[in-house]
Formats: sequence, structure tokens, C-alpha cells
Amino acid sequence: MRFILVTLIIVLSYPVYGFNIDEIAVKLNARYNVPVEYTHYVLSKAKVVDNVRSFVERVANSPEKTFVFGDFVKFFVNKRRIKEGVEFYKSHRKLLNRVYQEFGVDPCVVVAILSIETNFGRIKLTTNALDALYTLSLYSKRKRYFLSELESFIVYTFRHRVNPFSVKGSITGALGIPQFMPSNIDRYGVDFNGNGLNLNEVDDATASIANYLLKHGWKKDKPVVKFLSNDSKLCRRLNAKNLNGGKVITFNYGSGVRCFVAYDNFWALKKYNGTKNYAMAVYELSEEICKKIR
Ligand SMILES: [Ca+2]
Repeated sequence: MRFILVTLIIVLSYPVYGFNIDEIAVKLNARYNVPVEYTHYVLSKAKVVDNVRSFVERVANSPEKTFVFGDFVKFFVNKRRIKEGVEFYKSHRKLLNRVYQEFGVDPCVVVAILSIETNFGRIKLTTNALDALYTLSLYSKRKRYFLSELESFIVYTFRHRVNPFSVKGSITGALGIPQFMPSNIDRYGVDFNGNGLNLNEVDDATASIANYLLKHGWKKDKPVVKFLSNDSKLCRRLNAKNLNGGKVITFNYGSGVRCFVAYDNFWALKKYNGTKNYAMAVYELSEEICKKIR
């Protein structure tokens, strides 16, 4: 009996996830001055999107995939991307120089991210962002995270007078050319041409990516990684150790391993998308673009 009672107390005191429009509206009003009626109206129109729901259910039910870096990188570092990156660099040299002056981030890295995220905005985002975030906050494995992104989305549309029903995003609710989650827009977004913040503009997208990296520890003119060895034994021995002011990371290229010392700039890149594979792919693409520019 005592055991049941203790269990009951623990269960009741642990916050249970619930999607409650009244609570969300009151919270956004208290914290961000968003009128309760606005939040109610927006959320009353939100719909579950079938393909987002089936996507999260597929992800939840499939075993976690670990990519061999050598396979992963082929999607991101290839002839087409290098060629388009060089073209973009040459046609936006002035903008990239200004962004470098202000944020100190390597322009080739910014160009590589623009390429990988949305192919410089050429990939058209077709999912209704409100509906995607609503669906994710109800059905994904990370409901709390997506609920907080949905709340940020409501605050963002209210503050910037953006029509909440017309914003398009990715299937995971990422917005604009740089694919920012809603909570990152006001934190790291930059209006770089004086007409208001719009992440669908190349100027704002480029500056916002650089600002994001700067705020996550980018150090001007410092290296991202330095190649250490392709000796698998040595790499295994040194992996994750601190060395020469950085930390050793190892990648499996299929034919063998390579290890590198990763510095602050690598960890800033990792923050952008969460994985080491992403950070390394951005770096490799940026190096290929830079070789043809400098
Ligand atoms: Ca702007």
C-alpha cells in the first residue's frame, strides 16, 4: 500500500505532457505579451499534416541509423555542389565580404551551409510551418521541444506581423533559406539590408548563418580541423582526447579512418545541425569551394 502511495505521489508530481491551448495562450501572454485571443485563433486553425505524422511515426519505429561518414559525405560534397558554390561565391562576393567583415566567419563555410540547407533557397519549402510544428508537438518523440518551437513560432509571427498561416517550412518546422527553427529567428536572425528580417532573403540568410556561428563560438581566421592521421590504431588511441588546443575526432571513410583535431570552429558548426557528420561535410565542401576561389 505504501509502495503504491509513493508511486502515485511520484506519478502525480511529475509533469505530464499535455497540449492545452488555454495554458499556451496564458503563458505566451505573460511572457511575451502576445494577446490570448491571437494564440487561440492561430492554434484553433492548426491542422495535423498526414505526411508529417507518418514521417515521425516512421522515424520512431525504425532503428537508429548510423551513417558511415564516407557514404554520408557524398550527398554533400560533390561536383554539382562545388560548382554551384563557386558560382554563388562569385556572384555574391560583395555581400560575402561584408558578412565576413562584420562576423568574421569564413565566407566559404557560409556558402557551404547555404548549399547544404536549401541549395541557396532553390529548394522550395512546401509544408505549412504552423501545421508541421503542431503535428510534431502532438506526435513526435520530442513533443516538448516541438511545443516550445510552436510557441516561438506564434511569438515570431505576432512580433513581426507575419501571417502565421502562410509561412512554409520543412517537414520538421525549419524556416527560410538557412533553415532556422523558430526559436532561433529572433536570437540569431539578422536583417542585413535594412528592410526587416526575412530569412527568405539571401542577404539576411547569409548574415544570419554567420551570426549563428559567431554566437556559438566561431573564432575569426582560426582553423576548423587539422588532419592528424589515417592510422586506425593511432586514431583509436587518441580519439576524444584533448590535443593541441582541440579534441580528436575520427571519421570512417569506408576505405579506412581519418582522425583530426577539431577546434572551436568545428564545434560551432556542429551546433548548427547537431551532428559531427554534418559539421565535417560543411567543412569539406567549404574547402573545395575555397580552393577554386582563392
Ligand atoms: Ca532584410
